[in-house]
Amino acid sequence: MMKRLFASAALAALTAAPAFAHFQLVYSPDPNIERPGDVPLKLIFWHPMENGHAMDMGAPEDLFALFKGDRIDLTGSLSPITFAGADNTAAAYQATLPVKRNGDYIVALTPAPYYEGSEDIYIQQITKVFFNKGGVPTGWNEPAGLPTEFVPLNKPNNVIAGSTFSAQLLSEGEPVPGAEIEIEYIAAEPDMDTNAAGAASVGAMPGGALVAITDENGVFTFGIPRAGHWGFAALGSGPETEHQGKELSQDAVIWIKAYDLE
Ligand SMILES: [Cu+2]
Repeated sequence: MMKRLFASAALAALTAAPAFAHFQLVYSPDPNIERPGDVPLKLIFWHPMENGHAMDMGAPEDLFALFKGDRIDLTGSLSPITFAGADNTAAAYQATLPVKRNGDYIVALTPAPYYEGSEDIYIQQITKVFFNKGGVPTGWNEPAGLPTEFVPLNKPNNVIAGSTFSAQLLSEGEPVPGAEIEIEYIAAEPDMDTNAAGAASVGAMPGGALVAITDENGVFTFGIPRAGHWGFAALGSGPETEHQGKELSQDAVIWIKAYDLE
């Protein structure tokens, strides 16, 4: 169970990382779609909980959606944008998800490895986010076949604020026990028209990153305290450990949307 995860990447992150966590976003305001059409996606590498520093993304390696097991290539819709965070601007991307039929659309991004100079490592956050049309569930709990990924155990597009969210962490299809999971909230939601961070709805938490640990089945649970976009990341859970002669942290990221019950 003591994968290299704890041996190197996670320990290094615990000691050297800034108080808050960087998260790859695949952002769109509303995962619940009523009508057919193109859903805009913003791909941003950012510190969204502290509304902090944004990082320059390279051209993504892959971007696709799964619908009822069919793979929809989204790379043709990618175009570069500049994202303006509270502190700085950074290279980011936008894309579109064509939604036609009722059901679940699992979107998966494999970004280019990002070089983090302060740690002399590459970071690649393989990111999943979920859309649904018509309220018809068709496989949100199926793995997407990524090198590392979270498989949700609660429907990810409409979690009730005040309930819990659980997911299983996989690496090459196998559960990852004992993994450190960083938990993040988008405090300032990106504006879809201006590609700028909006006003922050909450301040940064005292005590640094929120963390949970996966159990023997690779499962973690977190109580979702408020509505909005919540992200979960496992650092170094992927099988690739090296890129261009340097350490690679190949991470899994999942985003969910929580709503108030009103
Ligand atoms: Cu960071």
